[in-house]
Amino acid sequence: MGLTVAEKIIEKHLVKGSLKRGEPIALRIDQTLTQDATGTMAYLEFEAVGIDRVRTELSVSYVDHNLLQTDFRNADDHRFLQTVAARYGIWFSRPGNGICHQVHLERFARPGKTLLGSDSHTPTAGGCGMIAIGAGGLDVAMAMAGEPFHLIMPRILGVYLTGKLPPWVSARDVALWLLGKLTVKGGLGKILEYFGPGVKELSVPDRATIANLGTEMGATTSVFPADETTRAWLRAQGREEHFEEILPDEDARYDEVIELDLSSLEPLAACPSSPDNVKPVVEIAGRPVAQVIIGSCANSSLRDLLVVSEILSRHPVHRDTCLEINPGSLQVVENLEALGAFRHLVHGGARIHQSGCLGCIGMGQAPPTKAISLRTFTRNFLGRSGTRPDYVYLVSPETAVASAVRGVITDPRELGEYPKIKLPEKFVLNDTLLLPPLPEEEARRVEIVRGPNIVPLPRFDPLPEDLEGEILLKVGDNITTDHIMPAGAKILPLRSNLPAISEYVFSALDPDFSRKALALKEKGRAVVVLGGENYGQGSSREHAALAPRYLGVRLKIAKSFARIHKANLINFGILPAVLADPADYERLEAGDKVHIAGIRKALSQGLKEVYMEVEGRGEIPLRLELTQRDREILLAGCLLNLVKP
Ligand code: MIC
Ligand code: SF4
Repeated sequence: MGLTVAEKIIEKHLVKGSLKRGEPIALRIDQTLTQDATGTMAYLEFEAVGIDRVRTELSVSYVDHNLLQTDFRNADDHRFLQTVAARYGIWFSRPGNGICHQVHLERFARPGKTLLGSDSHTPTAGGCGMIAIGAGGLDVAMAMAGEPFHLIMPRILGVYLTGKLPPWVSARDVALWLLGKLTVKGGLGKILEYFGPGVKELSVPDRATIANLGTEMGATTSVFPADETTRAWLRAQGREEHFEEILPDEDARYDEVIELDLSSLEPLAACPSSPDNVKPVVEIAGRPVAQVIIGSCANSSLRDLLVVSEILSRHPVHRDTCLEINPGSLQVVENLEALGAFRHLVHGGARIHQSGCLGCIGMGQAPPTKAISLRTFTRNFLGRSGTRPDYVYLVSPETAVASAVRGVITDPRELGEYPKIKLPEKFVLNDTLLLPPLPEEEARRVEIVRGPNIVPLPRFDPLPEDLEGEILLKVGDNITTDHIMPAGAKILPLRSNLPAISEYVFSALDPDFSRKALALKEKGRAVVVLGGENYGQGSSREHAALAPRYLGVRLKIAKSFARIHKANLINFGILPAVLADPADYERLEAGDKVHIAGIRKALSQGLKEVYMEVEGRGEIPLRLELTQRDREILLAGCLLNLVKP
């Protein structure tokens, strides 16, 4: 039987298991990426493993998130990251060089390879025919140490594309259409693989936009074939030798298929405050817009900004709206300049920022009170923008710029002729801000510089025989890691300081959570959190597991868990237990005292279900959806305890 693109790449990298869906597998990882917000912790963990040099084909450390230097902390972390990279044979992308996923796509993505990144949007590189997966920092640290990546073999959802995008409709609208259909949890346990005649109509940056946003559907990753369009992209990036054709076999079988005729699409928007709250732009048109931002790893490529510059050459920004542009990379900026497009952005009234994540993670660019902000970002979770409440809509660059010039939400098709965009056959290339690894001898002599904000990781104790504790918080469905461990300009600089960042766990839902949790911990009782469906969706930040663990959380109970968060919980010794009967969610409340007798024994014996005794309410069955390896990590209390006993 024929294979799909995903199956071909996975099969070549299997260290354990087979292509059988739902079974545990382990994959050899060729490349890794980290960014600064997750990277400081990931490299502290890598150091704890004690390897002299990375064992991947290529590892890159990017600085793109914590760019505001309002005190010493981010600046110190950047220097730590730069010296760690030099010490261990890692590429270093300096601050201002661009967003990790955009730069990786330009300079390193390679068809047929595997990439593991400590950022949930790592699948962006799937636009270039590779299997690129987001994971917690510790999993990436292990991959840098040469260990395989463990996961459950996903099902493959084929997205069969036909037709061609109409004018003013772009890759973002493809992803929004899918988000509307699949919702933020429709991709759980799946790889989205795009195939069919419509694929050739999409450029590599278009494909990257679509692959990027598969993350918002909960997908393990997304992948496109590597075809002649991919070859042209690599040639334009001066690295055609990295091309390898990877197409699905004629008789490849997908576990399920969604069909999409690209020509049937219209401009869409994700309305506040979830990426899957999708409506046609025509339905929301006319609402006044205060802020428009074009940027993020989803939509800030040269293609996107060329469209924006063309529109701004025809119409200036409306006086009541602020248009901000965060170019995806310095390469994008240089090429805009070389093509004469940059001046249209400036002349048309755009406010130009440096290349990086910026407002996408609340590092500046907060919108004004009670005002609509239109963004080409990835997520519009409530409050992520830094303003609360906020009214953030996620749209294509076309819809964003049309609205910026009109001052109200505008269907871009009203703007007349659609600009014809052609990507250069050869990009202007400049890797000045991309520092290559040092040779081994020189690397050994590098001294790693640590600022006072870098606090080493504590050791975590093993799982006790019985779990005895209290439900401290009950939350609903689709709780994001932004709820659990918020980001933003104030909290992000604490990513390398666990005791300090822990004070903010669940702060938006219960400002007293960390104090109450520590009090329970001091009494020797386990802190328990109860969630609904898709608990922990969103980012890969392991701090959403690490910081609660520091506060004494040992058990999380939910109707279902998001993939990366579940893996992070396990890595740091928090038991993710699934309600065997979802109706029991209603029976449990914050304040309930709970007890699981013999939890260690249950895990070591491979039991799939345990009973939790709830004071005054009887027993509730919990499912343990865990592999043998997960159980070993949980028993040890932390993956690092297993690696370095
Ligand atoms: C995000 O978009 O939420 C982030 C910030 O990039 C996170 C990583 C982090 O929290 O550092 C992600 O998507 O994984
Ligand atoms: Fe950065 Fe936003 Fe992309 Fe996360 S989603 S990597 S914050 S641009």
